[in-house]
Amino acid sequence: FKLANHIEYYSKFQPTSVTLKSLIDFARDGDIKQSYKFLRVELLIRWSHMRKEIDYLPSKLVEMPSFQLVNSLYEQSYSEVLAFKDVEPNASTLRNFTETLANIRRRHAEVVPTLAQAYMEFEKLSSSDMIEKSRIQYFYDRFFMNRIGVRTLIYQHTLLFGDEFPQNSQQAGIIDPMVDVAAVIHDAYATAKFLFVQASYPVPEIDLCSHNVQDHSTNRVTMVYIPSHLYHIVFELLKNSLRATVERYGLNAKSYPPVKVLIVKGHEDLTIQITDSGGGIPRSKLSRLFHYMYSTAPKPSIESGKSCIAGLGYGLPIARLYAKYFQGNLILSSVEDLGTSAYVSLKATAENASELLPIFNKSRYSYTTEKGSDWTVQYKS
Ligand code: W6P
Repeated sequence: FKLANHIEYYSKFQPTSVTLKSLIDFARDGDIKQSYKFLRVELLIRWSHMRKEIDYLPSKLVEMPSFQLVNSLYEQSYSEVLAFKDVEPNASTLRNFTETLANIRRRHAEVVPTLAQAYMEFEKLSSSDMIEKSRIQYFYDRFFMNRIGVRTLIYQHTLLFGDEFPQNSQQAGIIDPMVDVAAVIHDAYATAKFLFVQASYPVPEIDLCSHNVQDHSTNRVTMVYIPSHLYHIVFELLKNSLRATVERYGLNAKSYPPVKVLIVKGHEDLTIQITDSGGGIPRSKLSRLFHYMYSTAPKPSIESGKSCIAGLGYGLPIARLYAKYFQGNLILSSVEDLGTSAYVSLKATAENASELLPIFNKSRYSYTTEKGSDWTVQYKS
């Protein structure tokens, strides 16, 4: 028994991308046995694809103790799931499996900050060149996307079939078929406001407006989504907009321009636009907001010492991954010296919201004209 052989074997299979629609349908009439049979293979496939990519990272990064720590967590979890290969799904097996998944989820809770640590240590040890930086950027985006997908499936299984979690009636596991988008934004704003008050920061208002193009009888916008994912995205954006506004106008301004939020549900896209008058960013500096490298650098701004607002870590790049996970996107667009708009686009329908998953593609790492995608592709229905 060698882990590398299993990784080789399972990486030959493509990951199965599921839609929010199919997740809801399965939550209604799927059973634990089906879920077991799907997950014990699917998790190994998804992890195998990521494990293959580690071989193409700068070895000095991989050798960092924090990186090795993460690697050992994955090896442990991989072996634990592999142990269910060929095991008949009787009641005790199923209970065991669900328990194993819950443990895996807890075990991997700190993977993101640990990999941030690894990057920082690596950078301190030997400053990376441009090629290394872009390889690491490529890998981190994919690794974290893989992690979002795996955690979504694992958590869904434990919510539907575990007994330690109470079941909310409206929700299908982690999916809410009727997320009130404005309510999530107000929640995220309230938390951001709380953090600012804690740090003795003034808090600009938000000015929220929503349109439902699909249903003209109401301007209330609801959607099928995972509320925690939406929360993460808008919380990160609001925090940035509020902070930029306060920094632009100073801590003691008489008033601050509000952060404007627009929600529009169209037929294909649900768009959330968040606009601040925080002075904007030159276009040349926009893309670095999504770089894992720049996000790890110590923040020299006026708020050092106010740790709860500063040191945002990987908030923005991860927020974009959450948006992309179900075929959405997050882009920033800035007017230098005026302000910034963030656009979050999400699929308006659950059938179109399919997981975007990284797939290992060797040709990405060699100079070749060979074509082939390194992400799952969405087929039009
Ligand atoms: C800024 C910088 C930023 C990042 C993300 C979202 C909004 C904003 N505003 O000035």
